[in-house]
Amino acid sequence: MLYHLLYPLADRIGAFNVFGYITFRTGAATLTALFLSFVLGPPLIRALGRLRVGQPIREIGPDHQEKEGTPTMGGLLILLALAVSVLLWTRLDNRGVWIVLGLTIGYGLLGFLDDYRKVRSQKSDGIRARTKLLWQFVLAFGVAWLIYTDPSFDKELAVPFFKNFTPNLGWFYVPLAAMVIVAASNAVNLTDGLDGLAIGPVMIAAGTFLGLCYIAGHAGFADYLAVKHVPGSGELTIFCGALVGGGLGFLWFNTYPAQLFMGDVGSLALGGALGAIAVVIRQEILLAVVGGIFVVETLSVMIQVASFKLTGRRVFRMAPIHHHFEEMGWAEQKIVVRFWIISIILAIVSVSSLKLR
Ligand code: 57M
Repeated sequence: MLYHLLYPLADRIGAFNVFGYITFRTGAATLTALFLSFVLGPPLIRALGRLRVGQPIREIGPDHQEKEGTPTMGGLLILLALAVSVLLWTRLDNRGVWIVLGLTIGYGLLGFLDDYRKVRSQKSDGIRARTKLLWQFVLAFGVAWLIYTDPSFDKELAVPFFKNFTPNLGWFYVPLAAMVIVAASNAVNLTDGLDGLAIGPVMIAAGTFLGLCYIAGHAGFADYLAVKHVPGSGELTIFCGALVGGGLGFLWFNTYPAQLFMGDVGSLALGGALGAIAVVIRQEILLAVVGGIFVVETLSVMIQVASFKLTGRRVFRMAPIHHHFEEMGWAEQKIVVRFWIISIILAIVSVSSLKLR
């Protein structure tokens, strides 16, 4: 919004030229979201406490009983900080930003309804898994269709580490893109089981995509690095900055021992946002590398369930895999920080894939 209000005044006040730069607006969006989440965090935690929006804790698995009653739905904080910052600092005539923001808010709403039901019934089951999945697919297909029908859209898939292998997907792109968004959303949700465990890798992935969106939106850089040029996607750099800022502010309260959990309103929305960004800048496969932690968490559940059904035996002491390490006696903070370290390594691998091919 500030771009439209202040950039036109640059003719008269030279300093306002700065509002034209994506780099400046990204920095400002990051700090705005960080500031908002810092300031709004304490009143939100108090309000959620007063409304008794406390997390019910399962009795099976690692002992988390001391976490009983920790306020949940902290994703509201991230989403509010993100949305306000994005609306303030991006160009409001940018299609990609509206698509990603719309999906994020849509998934947030779905997660909110789920959390609300869980808190009301004081049980771990909210909306039925099948209903939730159906709505996730409806929204994701909507996004995939909007991107597919954009006149500037090309149907080639970018494959990390391969420069000239760009398979043309045709209409198959639509279900693939929808799958990426739904999978990313659910994978972040599965990961969100220890203090700081989900938000760390979400921020690391958002930080990596911040750079990728900037490159994809810039014809010169995209050409030099042989990255798909997606006109207008530079504005998503600002979205990623706001995601990092809002996430950092949330981590302040979510770090061990957490004063606030993000809830499904946070995990479904943030995972969906990462998926949608990857789809818009056509780096769907790279998302699986940057977000390798989410992939491993999801695979651990799939392997565990398949093995239990087929052989009656478990591969892990408990899935998702972070519970396996808890059962092995690792401290919660050790698991979380080690998963962050792995995420950073994966981000470095992803960035190097731009040159190593
Ligand atoms: C999300 N939610 C947390 C919090 C958070 C199919 C199966 C693998 C599904 C999986 C599952 O239900 N996953 C969904 C996990 C819950 O956190 C809330 O949920 C929100 C995210 N959706 O924001 O509001 C608990 O996680 C802990 N937590 C923290 N800090 C945080 O910052 O400590 C969360 C955020 C919170 C808190 O204790 O209450 C959850 O785990 O419920 N199911 C599982 O993960 C269960 N695994 C399992 O049953 N494995 C089986 C089979 C089915 C694969 C097996 O291995 O045999 C485990 N869940 C728990 N304990 N809590 C079992 C052990």
